[in-house]
Amino acid sequence: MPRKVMITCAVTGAIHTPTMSPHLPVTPSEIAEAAIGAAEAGAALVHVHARNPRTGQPDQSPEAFAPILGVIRQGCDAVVNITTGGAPTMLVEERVKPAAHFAPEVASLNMGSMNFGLYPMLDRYPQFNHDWEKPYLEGSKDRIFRNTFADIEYILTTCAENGTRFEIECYDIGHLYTLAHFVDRGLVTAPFFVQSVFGLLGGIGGHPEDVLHMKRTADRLFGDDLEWSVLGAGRKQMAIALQSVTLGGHVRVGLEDNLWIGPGELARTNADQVTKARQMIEALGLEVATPAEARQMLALKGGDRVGF
Ligand code: KMH
Ligand code: ZN
Repeated sequence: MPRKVMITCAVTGAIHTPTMSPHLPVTPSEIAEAAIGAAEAGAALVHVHARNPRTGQPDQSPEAFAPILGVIRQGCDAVVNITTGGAPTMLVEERVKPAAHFAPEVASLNMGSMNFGLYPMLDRYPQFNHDWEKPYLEGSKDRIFRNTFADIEYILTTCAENGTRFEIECYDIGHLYTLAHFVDRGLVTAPFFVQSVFGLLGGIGGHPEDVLHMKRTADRLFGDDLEWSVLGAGRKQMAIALQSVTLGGHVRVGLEDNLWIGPGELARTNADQVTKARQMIEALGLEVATPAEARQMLALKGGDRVGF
């Protein structure tokens, strides 16, 4: 049997702003349609953030998520993964609300406080369509994406009652050790779905040696309990995804972390990136995992046991 590779698609996020691409999903229907399109193209999981439909500003209120989640659930069988990262400008109490309210199968969980530098992108855009965009990017120079041990524990315990499991986002080697700490304390249980993040300013780089070191360390700490996936920010997205697949891992794509489909060419849809990842996986003689297979690999509670 060929190995099954899970594709996650993160359709909008909170890194990019609307001026950067006319294809960035902003309204509830754009976000939901992007998720359904990604699922149809082969994504087993979709990672969801919400935005203010008028301004595109990240919005972590359950009300902003409600119209998105309902449409995705009606439109496809993909596993829905709700962000608890929200945006680095938000406090953890605000960030956890949608996952606590809607009890998804999966929520993201960020494994450490860090710098999260978006400000280099300022140079590429002479002007912005919305007032919030420039200060948001500029502010990242002096902003900490806060994920203390107490914050992580708060998210884990808040979501535990709902049977939600986690996409554990590790932006550096130390974050793997933080995960091991929470495993030792019994707050996170196997299997561990680790999403290693490469190439964000403030986290580990995107060199093949970085990817290899992350994989080796994760293997050493978690062994057979690991389901390892990667997310390469920006133009290295597919190269890092390819390296993961050849090393036995899974992949995450989507406009949240990369707006492009090729050099100088904006991705028109999230599905285009999923298709590209899928073709790469199949060219290696492997198969993409279905949502049912992802549910089995990640020991999820099932799409009929969510609160949306
Ligand atoms: N864009 C990723 C690097 C979250 O939503 O919890 C970070 C992320 C965080 O996806
Ligand atoms: Zn996210």
